[in-house]
Amino acid sequence: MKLFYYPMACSLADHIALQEAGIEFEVERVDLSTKITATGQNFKDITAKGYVPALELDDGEVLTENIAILDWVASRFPQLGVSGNLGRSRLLEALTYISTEVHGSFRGIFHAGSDQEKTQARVEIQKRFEFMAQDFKSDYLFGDAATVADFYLFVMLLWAERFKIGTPQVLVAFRERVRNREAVKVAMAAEGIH
Ligand SMILES: N[C@@H](CCC(=O)N[C@@H](CS)C(=O)NCC(=O)O)C(=O)O
Repeated sequence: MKLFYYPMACSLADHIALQEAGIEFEVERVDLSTKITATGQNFKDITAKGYVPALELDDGEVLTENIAILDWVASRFPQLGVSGNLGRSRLLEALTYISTEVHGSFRGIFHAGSDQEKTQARVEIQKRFEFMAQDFKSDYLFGDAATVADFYLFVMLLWAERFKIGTPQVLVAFRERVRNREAVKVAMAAEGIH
């Protein structure tokens, strides 16, 4: 299995999830501007979408989209998912919020033209973090154990740190808690992030 990634991109969430699962996998860096991978493949031949993450499974199938890949990991490694009657739905609910509302708002910072659009994106992200902070009752989103949704939220919080976006204290503490997990350190070191 191989994860195509770009350092510090959203694919870091999937990288961490695979590392936390303890599964054997390879990673290959993609140059997002040229769409050429570290071994010289045309990334568009792997996924026509041309963006990371892309997970090439052992049978050759390629899975894309953070929600799908993280859900795939949680389905195979239930310790990284949410148990109970509504468990999977709650996990998808959290992954979707992080993807569409939080990650989506960062596009306004990465790609927006005007300062006004960037300021608006910062305000939106801050509001969404505040919303998530209200629900934080324990060390992780769903309690005492980390799930794949925590790894996605963690990457969003790393971006917030980089862009100096105001972040509620409970999420700052969460970011440091996740950063100190062994698997997270391994994944970040593999991407050359310190
Ligand atoms: N809908 C995709 C979006 C993934 C995405 O935004 N990937 C970014 C990095 S965080 C990327 O590869 N951008 C490069 C590009 O679109 O050319 C998902 O949720 O997985």
